Amino acid sequence: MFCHFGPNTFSGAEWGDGSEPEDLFNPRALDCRQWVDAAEQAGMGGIILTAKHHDGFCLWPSAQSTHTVAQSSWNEGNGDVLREFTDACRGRMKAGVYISPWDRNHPTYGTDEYNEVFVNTLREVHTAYGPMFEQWFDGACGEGPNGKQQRYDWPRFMQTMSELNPNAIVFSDIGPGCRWVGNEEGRAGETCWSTLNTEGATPSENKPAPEVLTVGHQGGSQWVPAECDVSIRPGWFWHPDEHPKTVDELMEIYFNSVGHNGLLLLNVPPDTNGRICAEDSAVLVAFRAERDRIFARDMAQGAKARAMHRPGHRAKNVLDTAYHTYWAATAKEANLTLALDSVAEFDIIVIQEYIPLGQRVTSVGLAIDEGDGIYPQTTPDHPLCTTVGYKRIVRLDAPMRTDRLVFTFRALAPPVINRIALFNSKGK
Ligand code: FUL
Repeated sequence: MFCHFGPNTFSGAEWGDGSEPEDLFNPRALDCRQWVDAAEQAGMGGIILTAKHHDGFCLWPSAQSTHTVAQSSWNEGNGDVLREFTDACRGRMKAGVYISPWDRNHPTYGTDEYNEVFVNTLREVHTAYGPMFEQWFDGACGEGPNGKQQRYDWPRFMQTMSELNPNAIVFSDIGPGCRWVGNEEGRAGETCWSTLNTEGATPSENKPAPEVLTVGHQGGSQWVPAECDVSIRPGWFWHPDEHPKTVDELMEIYFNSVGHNGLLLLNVPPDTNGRICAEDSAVLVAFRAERDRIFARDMAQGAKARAMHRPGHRAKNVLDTAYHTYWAATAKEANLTLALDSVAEFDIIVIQEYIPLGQRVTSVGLAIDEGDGIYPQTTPDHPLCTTVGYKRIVRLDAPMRTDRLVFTFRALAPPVINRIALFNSKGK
């Protein structure tokens, strides 16, 4: 879950210009534990808070700035949202942090000194509040032609991160931990590689175009999975006249992100009380219930799986839910047959590769075996899906009824498949 929270929550803006009076930030009933409750109920694994957005306002009393909670009258200048947030997450939920490099308030922005300030800012957050599971570096900079030009010292920022918190996933347009998916609609490509060529690029310069980030590079030199940031509301910040998306819209996002080998980062912005509002909480709970309903019964359970395999990595391993058991094929193109207990009707097929051995699959075909012959359901031009990656969720145009499926995997190296599962979205 992403939480955009700051002066914009109170002003109605999406991009504050940094001149907002500190007193504007005044959550009446801040309750970060309630954010964690909402995230937990929604089945989220972590929360990333905008500790400093483009307006430069710090949600913690930073010594690097005079535009922070300490200068506001909220809690008489003694408040610290980042502290309350990390305390609330401890033991329940991973905590992560967004710190915008673009800063429309800081007097040093546009000079070399700002790089120093920014490094010290990272140092404060990652020493006094850690360990953070993810550091989010936003690529946005809306300075116009007469705006300030800041040359970010990316090598130093990244070096600082590896010194302070080597285990944190570092997000930027190009990683190195995970990459921006290239849009803010929660949509990874139909083809989505976790690999990307980043030679010669920085998070602000010479980077691949957004459409390329959506797809990644087959055979790319770096491992930089796509993260799909999208807001539950029209804006990133909470505004009184806006409303959350519907469960159907969230499900579409889920299939297009998680179902396309992406990570989903769903923004649920706290309101002026400093709480996730009831309307958003209700949608989150319903979104979780819908996923639980659809993925309740895997019809491949109890099936028999057959395929040529490498020693110790039999086809039946695709049917258990243990992550470290997988089927390893013997060739780059390989078939796997699933013989179900009885005829089943399904319209969703979930496939997972065993990612510790890389992302290999380039396409998957499907045929059904009617006993008297094998009937292809797909063609090489129109496969069941192209890439698989950590997880591929394929939605069929129409439900399929059969008890015998033959999958054909084509891959860069003999495929290693962790799981195949079948679901019926209309089922109870
Ligand atoms: C963008 C920002 O400009 C938006 O305000 C928001 O923070 C979004 C997640 O990233 O680049």
